[in-house]
Parts: sequence; C-alpha cells; structure tokens
Amino acid sequence: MRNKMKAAVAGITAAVIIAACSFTCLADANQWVYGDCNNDGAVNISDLVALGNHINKRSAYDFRKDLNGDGVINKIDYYLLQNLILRS
Ligand SMILES: [Ca+2]
Ligand SMILES: [Ca+2]
Repeated sequence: MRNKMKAAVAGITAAVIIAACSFTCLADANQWVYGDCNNDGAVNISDLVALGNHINKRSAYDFRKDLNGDGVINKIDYYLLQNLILRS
C-alpha cells in the first residue's frame, strides 16, 4: 500500500514538474507586453498611434489592442493606453 502511495506521489510530482516546464516554455515563446499594440516590444507613443489608427479604420480585432479585454477595441482602450504611457 505504501509503495503504491509513493508511486502515486512520484507520478503527480513528475506531472507537475512537466506542466510547470511547459508553461514556462510557452510563456517565453509568447512574451507580450501589455500595451504593446504595434508588437515591437516597447510601450510608447507609437502604440497610441497604432491604436488610434486601428480605431479609426475599424480594423479586425487584435487582442494586443484590447487593453481591457472586453472584446471590443474602442476609445476606452485608447484612454487606458494613454494613462499607461503617461504613468511610465
Ligand atoms: Ca510598441
Ligand atoms: Ca476593449
């Protein structure tokens, strides 16, 4: 009974380690900076211009420009980004 318990704990531990490693690898491969609308790795006035152009052209949805994550890209996201840049 104890051997089965030890084997179960070892299996669960291995699964947790593998899952943690996979998550870390995915996080590194998909690094994205909140507010980086033009995907250049920095958050600055260029992102505000990109977001403004996106709103004016009503371009296709892009998760990078949806700062509040409500599924819509609009002036609220623009103000959020504006505040983010002003505070940095
Ligand atoms: Ca950027
Ligand atoms: Ca939004």
